[in-house]
Amino acid sequence: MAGIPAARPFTYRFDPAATALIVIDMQRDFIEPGGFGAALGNDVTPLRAIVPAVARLIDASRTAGLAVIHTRECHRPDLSDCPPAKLRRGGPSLRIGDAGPMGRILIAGEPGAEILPELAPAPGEPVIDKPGKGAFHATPLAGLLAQLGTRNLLLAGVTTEVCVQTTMREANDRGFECLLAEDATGSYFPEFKAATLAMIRAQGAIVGWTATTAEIEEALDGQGRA
Ligand code: TIU
Repeated sequence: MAGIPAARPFTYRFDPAATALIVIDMQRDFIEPGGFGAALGNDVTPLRAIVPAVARLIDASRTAGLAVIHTRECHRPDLSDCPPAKLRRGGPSLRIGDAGPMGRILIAGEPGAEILPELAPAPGEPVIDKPGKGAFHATPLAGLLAQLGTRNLLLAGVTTEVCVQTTMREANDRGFECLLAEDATGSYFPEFKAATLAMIRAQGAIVGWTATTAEIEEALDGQGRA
């Protein structure tokens, strides 16, 4: 059993063999100019800033033998998995499926839907394509985690209050003990990120725990060589 005594609001305990890291939507469409995030009117700079921390977390998880799972928010080219209600949201300039500088926005197979090259999944690591904000909705994630025997989830990625928080709440309701890496998650809105971290760990970890990448690294250090 490993533990993060400095986690908030109190010690987070996990068995590395039953723990997976889920890296949420570190895609060009959210992090690079000209993608979906920018089309919604956002400054993408705060998201780019978390890339080194996410890379460290992936490295430490791989070394410790944790399962590493990546997700991508994207849709089929015919948009049959995109509810009209989702399609109608956002700025009118560029919408899901429209052609942008990185190909069609949030469409599977287009350059913008790809994960940043510096965070590329290793061979054999699962990549879950998801049509919703939560990674459990309409995906094989629950079955995969059951197959792996996962009980604990470490979460990282973007954006903190949209896809990351939705996934963490879905996971919490399914009985997983979840911890969000504070500096390996990012939002276009710093105040939303701060509020999300606070609400997750409030009321005795009502949704889960938070800790820094350094604190997680310290807990994982040596686990893979045990
Ligand atoms: N807009 C926004 O903050 N996020 C998303 O649309 N998707 C994810 O968070 N991945």
